[in-house]
Amino acid sequence: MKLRYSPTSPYVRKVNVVAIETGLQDRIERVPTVTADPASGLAKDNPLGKVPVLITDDGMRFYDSPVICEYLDSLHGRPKLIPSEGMARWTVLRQQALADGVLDAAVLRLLETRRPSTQQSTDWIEKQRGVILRSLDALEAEAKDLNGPATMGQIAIAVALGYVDFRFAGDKWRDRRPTLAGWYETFSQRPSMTATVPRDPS
Ligand SMILES: N[C@@H](CCC(=O)N[C@@H](CS)C(=O)NCC(=O)O)C(=O)O
Repeated sequence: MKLRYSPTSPYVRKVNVVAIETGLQDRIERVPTVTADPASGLAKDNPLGKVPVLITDDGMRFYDSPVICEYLDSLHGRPKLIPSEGMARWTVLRQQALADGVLDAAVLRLLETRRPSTQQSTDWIEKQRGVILRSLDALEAEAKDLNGPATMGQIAIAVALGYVDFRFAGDKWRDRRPTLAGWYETFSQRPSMTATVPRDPS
């Protein structure tokens, strides 16, 4: 399998964490991809022009990250990250949707701050910041239940918190969310998390 990636994409990090947790990382060849470069050929693999894209050995193209993660989870014999049925499944999928929504808001906020200052919308930046903080409040309310073996929901939440730390450390989200902070402190020490910490390319 091949994985199109860019180094700081949190959606790619989610896939990489899943690959490590499921023991599949050595079966994935990494293809660095500059999303803005038409010569990368990305649009042929994903018309949305986004990473991650997983290209299977028989030529299937999978996106976006929830689909890739569920596909990888179907390929291994370890305990599943996504329960196959029942309320446990819907809870994990909802948690992933919430965490991915935090990523979406964080990326929108980051991109806005990178526009020329005269073109930036403070309202837009504040709206996305509000989405992030409100979602982290919701996660704080359910953090006491984030226990037991790793799930796709937990991975997505941890990756989202890691991305907020990476891009918006000034938000100090831990200050009013002690249960979530305590859970993250432990979860972020998993080898899959420490091996995938985002860093700006130097
Ligand atoms: N919902 C998608 C989001 C993927 C996404 O937004 N990727 C960003 C990188 S962080 C991207 O490729 N952006 C390029 C673009 O939008 O042109 C997923 O979960 O995979």
